[in-house]
Amino acid sequence: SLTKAERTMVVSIWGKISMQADAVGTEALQRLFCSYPQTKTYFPHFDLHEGSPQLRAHGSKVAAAVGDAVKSIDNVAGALAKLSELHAYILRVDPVNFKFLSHCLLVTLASHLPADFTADAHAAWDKFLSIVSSVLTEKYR
Ligand code: ZNH
Repeated sequence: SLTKAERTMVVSIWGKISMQADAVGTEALQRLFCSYPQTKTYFPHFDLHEGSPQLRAHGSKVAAAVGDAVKSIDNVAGALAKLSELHAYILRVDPVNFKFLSHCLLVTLASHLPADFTADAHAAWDKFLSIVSSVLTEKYR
């Protein structure tokens, strides 16, 4: 789990970006589909072109879920319980893809907050996103 210092860093970075959370979520998805095109197979029903309404709607949902996890940083599993079931039982996303999306979220945060995204902040966010990912994949069989 996260140390107190790591939690503080995660919360502080999110505080600086939360006004642009939708844009961050959408950009992370754009990077995901661009760098890891195989991930597009989970969204055959979406128009994935840059700036499409579906991409932006999904980007804001993903960002909102990350924001919920930040708000409940001491109980990420509780905050994301419903999403965990959705990903495990219904969507059945291969867990490897969570690493790709987490990476794209890190790059997006870094590019939006170049001064704040220090090596320590990067490490804290990396750890936080791997906790989020394990919560979303822990119900897999
Ligand atoms: Zn996911 C969905 C989040 C990852 C795929 N997602 C979703 C949602 C959310 C999320 C919030 C919505 C839900 C409702 O509506 O209810 N995710 C998330 C997060 C993460 C994720 C936070 C991490 C971090 N996903 C993921 C991945 C993938 C996915 C990696 C693949 C690639 N998702 C998905 C899908 C869906 C979702 C497919 C469905 C969509 C529609 O709408 O259809």
